Amino acid sequence: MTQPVRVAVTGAAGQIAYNLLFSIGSGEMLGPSTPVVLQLLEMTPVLPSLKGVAMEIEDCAFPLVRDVVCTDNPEVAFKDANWALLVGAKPRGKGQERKDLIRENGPIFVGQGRALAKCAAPDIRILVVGNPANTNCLIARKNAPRIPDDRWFAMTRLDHNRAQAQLAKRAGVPAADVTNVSIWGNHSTTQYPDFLHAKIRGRPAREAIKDDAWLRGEFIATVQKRGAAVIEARGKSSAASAANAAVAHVKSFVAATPAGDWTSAAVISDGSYDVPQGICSSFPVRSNGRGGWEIVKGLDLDAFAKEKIAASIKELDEERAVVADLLG
Ligand code: NAX
Repeated sequence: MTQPVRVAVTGAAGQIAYNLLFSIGSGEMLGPSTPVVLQLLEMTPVLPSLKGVAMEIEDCAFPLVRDVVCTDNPEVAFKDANWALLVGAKPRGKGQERKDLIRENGPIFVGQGRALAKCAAPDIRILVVGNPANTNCLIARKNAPRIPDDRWFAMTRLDHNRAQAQLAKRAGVPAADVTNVSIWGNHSTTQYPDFLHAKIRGRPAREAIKDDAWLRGEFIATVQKRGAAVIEARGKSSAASAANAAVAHVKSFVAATPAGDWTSAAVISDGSYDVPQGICSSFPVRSNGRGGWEIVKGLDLDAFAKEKIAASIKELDEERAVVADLLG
């Protein structure tokens, strides 16, 4: 019988998790023949609410769910975990500076990094969703030296999907007809959504859209500020689309990337494209479907793209300086 995959989810009573856990339980994330054990982490005062979520998972009678563990102890949640989806973090308060949020959430990822190093399965892969995702990922990574660089991801798949959807809408085609989208840099308003290499039905997006002013202006700004626009409209931050992106991220790294295409994820830089080694930055990446992946190499970046990416890397460098004492 297939061994269950152990999936740890933090912030498991939060709004993203409420949309995520049922996709994992149904088999959407890991496939219809992979049993799962859900290992759910929450803060102690939130455990009663998490119990309610666990009851709802039970009430789905998912054939693939072998067990649901609810805990406030990271070492229990990460025990033998094969995937850890680190969603739990405090949202930015009203008027709070990004730098203060980084200082507030950073320590969570020190403890979780250490617990992952101590307890997770040898094949652990980690996706950080909680913001500021890139820097939180870097903190956890630095506190888990035994876990190799290539297991760590911060989520930029939602930004990737947003860019794909905006290009599709502008071109009047279904989203699936848009390929080779990529997000570079930080999961923040400095990110660079790359239209230069994007394709629409196999043709360069610039040729299909024929409006460079829109691509360089409104397109980029819409993707960069989409999170804030959703909060403005909904009164709450993106949840279902974030959960959908987390599922898509995991699927993309479990399966091989379709020939000629790529996806986006923030990974520990190997120095590609002049992004300093060791920084957690988003790149176009390809998975081989056997646990391995690589940053797509050899893409030509024009002066405009280089300038945008450099601005985002500068921000990541500044964030790294703010948490220097937490980096193991
Ligand atoms: P919620 O506030 O609904 O849920 C967060 C949950 O995390 C809460 O239940 C809280 O109790 C729990 N939590 C806090 N500290 C914890 C800890 N140390 N251990 C375990 N659990 C802990 O937020 P939600 O809307 O679910 O968003 C979660 C995070 O995702 C936020 O940081 C948010 O900013 C971030 N996002 C990241 C996105 C991305 O693309 N990377 C997009 C969506 C979202 O904004």
